[in-house]
Amino acid sequence: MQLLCGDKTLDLTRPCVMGVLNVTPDSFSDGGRFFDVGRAVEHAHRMVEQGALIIDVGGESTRPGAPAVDTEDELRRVLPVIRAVALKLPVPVSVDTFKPDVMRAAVDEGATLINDVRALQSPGALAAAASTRTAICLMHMQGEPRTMQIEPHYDDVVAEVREFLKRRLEECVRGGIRRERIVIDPGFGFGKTLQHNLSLLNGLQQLCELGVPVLAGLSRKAMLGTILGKPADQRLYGSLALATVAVLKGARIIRAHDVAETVDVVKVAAAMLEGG
Ligand code: PT1
Repeated sequence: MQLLCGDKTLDLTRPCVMGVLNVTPDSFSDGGRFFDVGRAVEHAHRMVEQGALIIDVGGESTRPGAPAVDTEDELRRVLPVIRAVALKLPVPVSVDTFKPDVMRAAVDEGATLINDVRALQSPGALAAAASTRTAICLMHMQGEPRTMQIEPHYDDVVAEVREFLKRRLEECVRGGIRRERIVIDPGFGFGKTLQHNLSLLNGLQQLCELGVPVLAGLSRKAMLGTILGKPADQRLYGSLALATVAVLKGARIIRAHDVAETVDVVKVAAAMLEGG
């Protein structure tokens, strides 16, 4: 299984790790207004040394309750980092955005994967993505980041997420995006209770049946807070357990903050799959 990312090809015969690079004011800054591009790029460099095969650059947090960011601020944050990382590092750079203007500008600076938590449903997003040769990650979300964790509801979460991703996949192919460029993602924590997230992880194979690579982002999320009763900075071992399960259930890309540790568990889980 391969993913076409611009003129790069990502080999997904074995599962890989996508390293998270947040470029929001609370990361790589002096705690005030100054954002340090150099330190962000250094962190990307370290993640690649640790084995990340994709770097995901995001300038707007989509975690539950996070505030919206306007296009100008998002561009100011992500473009210099994407430019530097794409120039210096050999791996595909992903841009985590749902805004068509940010997609186009990021691709001009060297991004070769568009990671969209709204699955290209924003006005103009599908056309913007289709006008590039980048890979696309289509993610499922119920509701909006600000309010999505207020009583999320599904009759059958796995069937509904699968149906949504299947429809978006078809819509994107009709819009001119080749299947070989598309990745799907159930969107753990995006309008989902602990039970919904666990059902989706258990049923991940049913998403894999859609025939495109599946990405799973579980690192440090609130579901681990609920299971473990621990804050985000104490969820490493829980994150590694979930990454292991995701790979055993067929995920090909694991989005993670703790790259070195995640690369090890992904390798072990992949060996299990091949050895069985
Ligand atoms: C993800 C993802 C993402 N997650 C993709 N992109 C985030 N493709 C950002 C919580 O429950 O899973 N897949 N981009 C981060 N968003 C969240 C959501 C962070 C929920 C934390 C939670 O704590």
